Amino acid sequence: MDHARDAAGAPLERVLPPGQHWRAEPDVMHYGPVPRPRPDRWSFTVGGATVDGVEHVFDWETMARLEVREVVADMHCATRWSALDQRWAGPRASDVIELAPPAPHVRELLVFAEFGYAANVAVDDLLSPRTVLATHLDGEPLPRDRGAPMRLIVPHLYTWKGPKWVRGWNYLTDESMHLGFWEQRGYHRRGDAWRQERYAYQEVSPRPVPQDL
Ligand SMILES: Nc1nc2c(c(=O)[nH]1)N[C@H]1C(S)=C(S)[C@@H](COP(=O)(O)O)O[C@H]1N2
Ligand SMILES: [Mo]
Repeated sequence: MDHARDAAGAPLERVLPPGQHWRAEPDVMHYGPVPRPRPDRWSFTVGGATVDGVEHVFDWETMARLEVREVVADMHCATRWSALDQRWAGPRASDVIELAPPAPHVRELLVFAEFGYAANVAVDDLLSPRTVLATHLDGEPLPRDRGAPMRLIVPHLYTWKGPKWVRGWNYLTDESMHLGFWEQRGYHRRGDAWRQERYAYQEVSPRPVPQDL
């Protein structure tokens, strides 16, 4: 897509979340190696506090039968760069929530990926109609280093909340102490880029204190 740009190359008509700057292309960024694709052993697991108390495991065929949505979204990395107009496509996360809903009191989940990467995401953020489990970028299957075969895209959150090589999520209860990769390292549980929720010290409600058993 074409944009009118200022002298520094920033698109004029687009609003940037606070504290971010534009970059022409996203950096390929991740912790650890790129996993080797193993389609025969791939599954998507929704567990934790599900409404029926059962862990749901979906195979690729089941996920591929869900309606595909296209979402054009900017990326906002917490290291302060943003990249314009990434054209993602895949099933809506809300369609998977419908297949395996959370128990009524659940407000947060831990999305997990290959090699133990994980991120805390609020159920409300996953329910956004713009939140997709992307299998395609710019009309092509996701490149391996961009998260093939599937990654989570939550456009209004910082991009660390969108695990590449995503394999499922666990619904968390309020007492739960499960934190994702960056959340364990002092980053924000919610991570809304438009509210500049970068760091844990900005969190309004205190993190739960572990109880002695
Ligand atoms: N599995 C996994 N997903 C991840 C990460 C990671 O380290 N591991 N890093 C996140 C961060 S911090 C960013 S900015 C984006 C980068 O996405 P890109 O490589 O497609 O630009 O991936 C996110 N998803
Ligand atoms: Mo990032």
